[in-house]
Amino acid sequence: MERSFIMIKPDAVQRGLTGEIISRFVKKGYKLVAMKLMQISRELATMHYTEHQGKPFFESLMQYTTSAPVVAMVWEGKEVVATARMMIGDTNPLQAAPGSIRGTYGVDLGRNIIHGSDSLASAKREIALFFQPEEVLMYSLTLENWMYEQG
Ligand code: DAT
Ligand code: MG
Repeated sequence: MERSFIMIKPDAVQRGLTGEIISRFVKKGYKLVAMKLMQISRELATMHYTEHQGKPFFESLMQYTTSAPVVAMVWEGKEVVATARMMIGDTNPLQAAPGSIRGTYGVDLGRNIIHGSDSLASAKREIALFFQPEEVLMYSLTLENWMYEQG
């Protein structure tokens, strides 16, 4: 089963969207295997967004992501990396499909609600940045047989 790193960004936490966003992933059928509320350091934010260092928006991205608590999570399930990106929608909320998380809740590129890993390799790297191995839990849900035809 795949795992993806999903982070509810400070704007969405402040706006009280945490529960609704978590609910979308639960209802889809994905399993929450790690979660913490945390205010991320400049150092962690830099490592997380290292690919964007040097770009004109990097400094404002750092200020935004470190400005208030975020909810860091790991979600597990079939093809969760690509599917979570579809559920999240385009980077620019104005271009995100209606019904996607960014399309539903956001308008500004610099306040775009949520992060989701863009590949399996990114997911692995990001999960390791935010969580100790023992913080990512392995457990079964009794409903799994109703979400997957084959275990
Ligand atoms: P995503 O978050 O969809 O993976 P990304 O990795 O390209 O998008 O960029 C990371 C974040 O940086 C993004 O969520 C918002 C911000 N960002 C990206 N491109 C930007 C731009 N052109 N202007 C301002 N902020 C931008
Ligand atoms: Mg990205």
